[in-house]
Amino acid sequence: MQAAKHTTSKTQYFLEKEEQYGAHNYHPLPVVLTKGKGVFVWDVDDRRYYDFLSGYSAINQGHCHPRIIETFIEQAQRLTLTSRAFHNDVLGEYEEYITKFFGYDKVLPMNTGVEAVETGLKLARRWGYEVKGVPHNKGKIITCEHNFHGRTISVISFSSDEGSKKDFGPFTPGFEVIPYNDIAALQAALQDSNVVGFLVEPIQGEAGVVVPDEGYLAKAAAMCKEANVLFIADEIQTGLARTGKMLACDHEDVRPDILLLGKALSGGTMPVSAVLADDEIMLTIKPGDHGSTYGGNPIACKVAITALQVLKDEKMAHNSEVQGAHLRKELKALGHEHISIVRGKGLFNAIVIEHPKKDTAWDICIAMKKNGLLAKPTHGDRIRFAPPLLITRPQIDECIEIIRKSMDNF
Ligand code: IF1
Repeated sequence: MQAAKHTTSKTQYFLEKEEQYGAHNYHPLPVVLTKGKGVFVWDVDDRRYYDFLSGYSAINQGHCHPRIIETFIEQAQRLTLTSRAFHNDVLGEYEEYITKFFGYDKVLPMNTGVEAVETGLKLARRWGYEVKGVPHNKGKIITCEHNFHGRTISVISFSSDEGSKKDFGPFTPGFEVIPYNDIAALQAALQDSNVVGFLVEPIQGEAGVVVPDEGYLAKAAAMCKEANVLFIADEIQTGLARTGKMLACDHEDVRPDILLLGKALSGGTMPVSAVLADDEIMLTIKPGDHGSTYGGNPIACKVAITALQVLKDEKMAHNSEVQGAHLRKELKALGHEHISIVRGKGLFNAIVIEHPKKDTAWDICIAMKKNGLLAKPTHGDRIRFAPPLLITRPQIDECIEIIRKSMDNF
C-alpha cells in the first residue's frame, strides 16, 4: 500500500494492517486514534485533535463521558444480556424513563440506527393494514431524495445515492421518493390512499446538513395527519440535542407519530437505538412478531438512561444552540472565497467548498488534521462540522483559528 502522505511509521503500521486484513468499505482520513476525552481525541503519536465529527453525532456527550462510562462498567460487571426470553430488572426502568422523557406510550428497543428505521417501516405497514385498513401488501411509504437512513437492502431500496445501491439489487418495493423540502410534492404523494407513512430526516445529514425551509416539518406533519399517514421522524443523527433542541422536530413543535433514535442514545459507547410511538401503533406488534438478540439489553438500557440524563443535566441542547450560532457566524466571517455555503442548526453544521480542483475538501481536511482538528468531507465538496456538544466558546474560537489557518493555502 502506498504510504499515505504526512503519516508517521507508527500510523503507517496500523493503516497497513487495516489495508491487509479489513474490508475496504471506507476511505478514512490517514489518522490512527487511540484515546478520546470530551472534545478531544489523540492519535498513536500522541497528537491531540478536536473531534469535529463526533462519530457522526454518536458522541454528543463527548468522548468517554465519566458518568456514562461508570454506568457501563457497573452494569457490565453485573448482568450484560438476558435476551428477551426472560425479564430483567433494568428494561422496564429504561422503558418508563425514555417514554416519559419524550412523551410516548411505548418504546421498542433495538441496536443500530438502521434497525430502528426498519422497525419504524414495519410498524407503519402493520398499522396501515390493521388500523388504517390499507389492502394487504399494498402499503406505500414516502421518503425523500438524498435521504440517508442506513444500509440494509430495504433501506437502500429508497436511496437516491447510486453509490449506496449500485449492484445490490433487487430492491424492496413499496416506497416512493419525492424531493426533500417540497410541500407540493408531498401533497401529491399523499393523494394515494395506500400511503401509510412518510419517513423524513428533519435535517438531511449525509446529504451535507441540508436544512429545510422554516415550517416545512410542521406543514408536512399536518398534511400527514390530514391524510391519516404516519409521520416518521428519523432523529438518529439530528436528535439528542445535536441541533440546539432535544429533537430537531422541537424547532417546529412537531410530535412525530413514530420517533427514531440512535447514535448518541449511548453516548458513543455501543449501538443503542429506540423506536417510540403510542399504543395504537406500537400494539399492532404482538409477541414474537419482531425483536433482536441484543435489543434492550441491560447495559444498553442503563447506559441510555445516563446518556439522556447527561444531555439534560449539562444543558447540552442550549450549548449546542449558542455555540453553533457562534460557529456559523465566525465561519461566515472568514469570508473565504472557496466557502460557498455555511449551513446548519445548533452544532450540526457543514460548509460547502467551491473550488476548481476536485479533491479540495479532502485536502482541506488533511490540512486541518495537521493543525489539530478532525473533520471529513461528505459527497466530495461538503465538510461537516459537528463537535461534541460540551464544546466551550474559547474552544470554538480556537477551532475557527485552525480552520482559517488551514484554508489559507487554498
Ligand atoms: C455509514 C452520516 C451516513 C443516519 C440516519 C439512520 C442511520 C444513520 C439519519 C443508520 C447513520 C451513519 C452511518 C455511517 C456514516 C453515518 C452517516 F450521515 F451520519 F454521515 F452514512 F450517512 N439514520 N449514519 O445518519 O444508523 O445503522 O449506522 O447505526 O454507514 O457510513 P446506523
